Amino acid sequence: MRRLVVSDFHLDPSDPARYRAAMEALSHCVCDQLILAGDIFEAWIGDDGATDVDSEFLAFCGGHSDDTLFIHGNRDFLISEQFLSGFEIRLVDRYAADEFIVIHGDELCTLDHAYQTFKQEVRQPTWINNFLEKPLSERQAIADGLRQASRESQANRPEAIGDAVDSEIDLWMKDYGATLMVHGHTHRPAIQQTESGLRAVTSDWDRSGLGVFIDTTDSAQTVSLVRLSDKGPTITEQWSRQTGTPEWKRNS
Ligand SMILES: [Mn+2]
Repeated sequence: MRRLVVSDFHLDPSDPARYRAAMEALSHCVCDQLILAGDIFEAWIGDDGATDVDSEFLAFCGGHSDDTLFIHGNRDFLISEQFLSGFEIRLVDRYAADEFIVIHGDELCTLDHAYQTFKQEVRQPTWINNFLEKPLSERQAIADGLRQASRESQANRPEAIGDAVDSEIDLWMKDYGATLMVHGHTHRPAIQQTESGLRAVTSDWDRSGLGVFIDTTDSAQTVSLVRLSDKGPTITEQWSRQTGTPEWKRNS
């Protein structure tokens, strides 16, 4: 089973070239399962605000693997299950299989109290319903304001506050019996050893980006941090373990 996890494309209709670059890069990477791990879109103000390039991208992703999954990010959490199913994409909160777990990653940034408070508020059904009832232009203005505020607060925030908290990673991994945690959100691509195994972080994107490729066979599991671009995939780092054992070894 070959699985590819990508996230944080931050696609915005004002930059259609980014959509084309993402599809081109993904087209070179064959996988059985494609996991879109959030912040695929820079903003999502409701399914009725989707543009043709958004739909084209989702149709591509739905057709690219036998099972394409979408995990909400903090920017595109308003994309609906029903809308995604029209592109043969399944919406999931998180994905766990074969002793690994994939989440967007904002859940791990528990030192960012302002963000976690904001998240709690905007994920309430009443907030969502109120927002979606507003005219599209008003929703766009609110989203623009939120993005501006987010840029300002990030600029004034110490580095560590925006990163994942190690003890949270460990809690998630233990909860799911995982030896591998894969996430995005932080835009700090890496593979690192943790208390419970390995943590692999995807990158954000410009014309290329870094995804996490997980290949699982009966005997072994391999995880690679892969540069995806129009030139095809390039492995930047790779680790593997024997099935049934938690010890990861670095191959390259
Ligand atoms: Mn994010």
